[in-house]
Amino acid sequence: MPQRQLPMIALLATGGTIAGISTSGGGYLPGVRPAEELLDAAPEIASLARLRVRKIAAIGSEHMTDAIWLRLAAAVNAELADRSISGIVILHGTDTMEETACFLDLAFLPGKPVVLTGAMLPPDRPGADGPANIRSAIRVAAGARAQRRGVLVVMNGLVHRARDVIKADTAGLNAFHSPFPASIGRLAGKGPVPSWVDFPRPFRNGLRLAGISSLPRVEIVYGHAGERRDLIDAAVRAGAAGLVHAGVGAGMIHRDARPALSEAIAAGVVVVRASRVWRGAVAESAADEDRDLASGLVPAGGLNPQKARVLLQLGLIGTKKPHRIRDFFRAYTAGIGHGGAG
Ligand code: DAS
Repeated sequence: MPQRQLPMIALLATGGTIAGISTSGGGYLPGVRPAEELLDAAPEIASLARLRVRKIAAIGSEHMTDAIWLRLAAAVNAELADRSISGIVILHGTDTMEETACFLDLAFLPGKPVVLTGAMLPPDRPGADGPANIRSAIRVAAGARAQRRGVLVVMNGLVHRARDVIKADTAGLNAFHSPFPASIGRLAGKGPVPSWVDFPRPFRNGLRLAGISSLPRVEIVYGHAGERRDLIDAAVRAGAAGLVHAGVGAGMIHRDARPALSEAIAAGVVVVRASRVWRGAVAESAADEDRDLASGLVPAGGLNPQKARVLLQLGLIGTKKPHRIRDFFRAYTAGIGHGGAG
């Protein structure tokens, strides 16, 4: 196909190992290579799509901020509105990729593919995975089957939903995992994206983030043996508008921490009850949910704490009513946490 007829993909660079440079002693500096240089390592991309590159940030994604998220959202919004652009690929660090993917998946109802990818090894390391991940991400973003599938993460030959994907390994090239097999597409298969039916969306028409300069502050407090109330109290004192409690088991809360959560709720902080366990829902039934709401808690469904934080942040833009926030969680997590994917 002549180059001029190839789809045009917007490539938005935010940094990460994929754009890293190795340093002496086995370390590396993330986010320092220009995206154009990364494309040189995968020349076959030129036969898949034309690319328009934009630099949004150049950070290790452990340093991700609300301000960069809002800058990235503005860029995604512009590219979605640009009729010359067929799809969007975002180069991102792997450490908070699942959170950024979830943020974009909640904020937009993209009519075009929006695909995040990254790398577990810097480009100058033997076996670097970045070039193959970029190629796979562009192949998915240039394909019609990825349209109206929400935001996707493509890593190591697999296609994941933003809602489900987690970084499940600190170092392996196969670090990204979706707990529910049905929500995974394989690039090697007949089509890079499975024919899943999209799930209900909490914000029916996405969110209008233009003009918003910051997001509501939401903190996560981790449950554990011997948990006390101090960190919950500290988060409230620091001005958190929302709290996510990452409880043990099915989101269970230590009796020494529970009074602090009740006092936070009484003070108007919206508290989401999540679980530190990587798979399963915290409220298995409507009765569980009703019990939570009676005590002012919002059950996170099957969302992990870091994604529950994103949904709570965005929900708090429009409301502080726990039952409205609960409806957002119900809509977004429909079908997960009971062994099947939505
Ligand atoms: N450098 C870390 C990050 O930016 C890890 C990575 O990209 O793989 O998230």
